[in-house]
Amino acid sequence: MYFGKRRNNQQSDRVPPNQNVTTTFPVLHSGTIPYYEDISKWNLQIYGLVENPKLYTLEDIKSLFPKVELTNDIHCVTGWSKLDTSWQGVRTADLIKDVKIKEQAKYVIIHAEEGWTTNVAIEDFLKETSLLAYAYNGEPLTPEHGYPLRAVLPHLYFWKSAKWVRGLQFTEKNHPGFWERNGYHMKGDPWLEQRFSFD
Ligand SMILES: Nc1nc2c(c(=O)[nH]1)N[C@H]1C(S)=C(S)[C@@H](COP(=O)(O)O)O[C@H]1N2
Ligand SMILES: [Mo]
Repeated sequence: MYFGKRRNNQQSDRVPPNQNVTTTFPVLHSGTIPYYEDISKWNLQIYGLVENPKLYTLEDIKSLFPKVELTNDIHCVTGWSKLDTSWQGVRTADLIKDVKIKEQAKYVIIHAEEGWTTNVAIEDFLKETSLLAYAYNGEPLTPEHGYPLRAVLPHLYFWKSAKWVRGLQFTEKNHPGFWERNGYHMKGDPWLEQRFSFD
């Protein structure tokens, strides 16, 4: 047997290489946590290469689309993984069902507050485990974890799971987001350890 490549003792079919399981819930982001005085003024914009651009309020998102609960494992590129995190929200595939994505579109740029973005391929955005969450463990998201709405794309490193989402822009070209411009990977598959763009 060969153990030489094993750098931690928590490797398993649940934990990607060189990740360690935590039971805490670390808070990680750049910039400041937004607070909303009047959440009825908040909206989510879906635009770019779509036939029917949309603008939704939080109430729209909660009432127009089926509420799902998805439990999944999340993996931050800094090395922590958290197992069995339980999110409530809407499936990305349900949310964009009526926008009619144009054929040229290949990527989704997820826009958050303060101009923060991250980029994913449409098939990653629409994966069956992907959602836009408004609650965690049955409670509304806390401000530091992304209230009122965040992406949860658990099959990619967690930096792709934008907090404080305000826009979904469909594009033909891939536009590197905040961490991607700083050297992080355009796709970010934790099982392939796609941490940096030169990997
Ligand atoms: N808007 C925004 N979303 C973000 C980030 C950020 O800097 N800004 N950081 C990402 C990173 S690196 C991680 S690991 C997760 C952390 O989510 P958490 O604070 O809920 O654990 O948020 C991601 N989403
Ligand atoms: Mo992260």
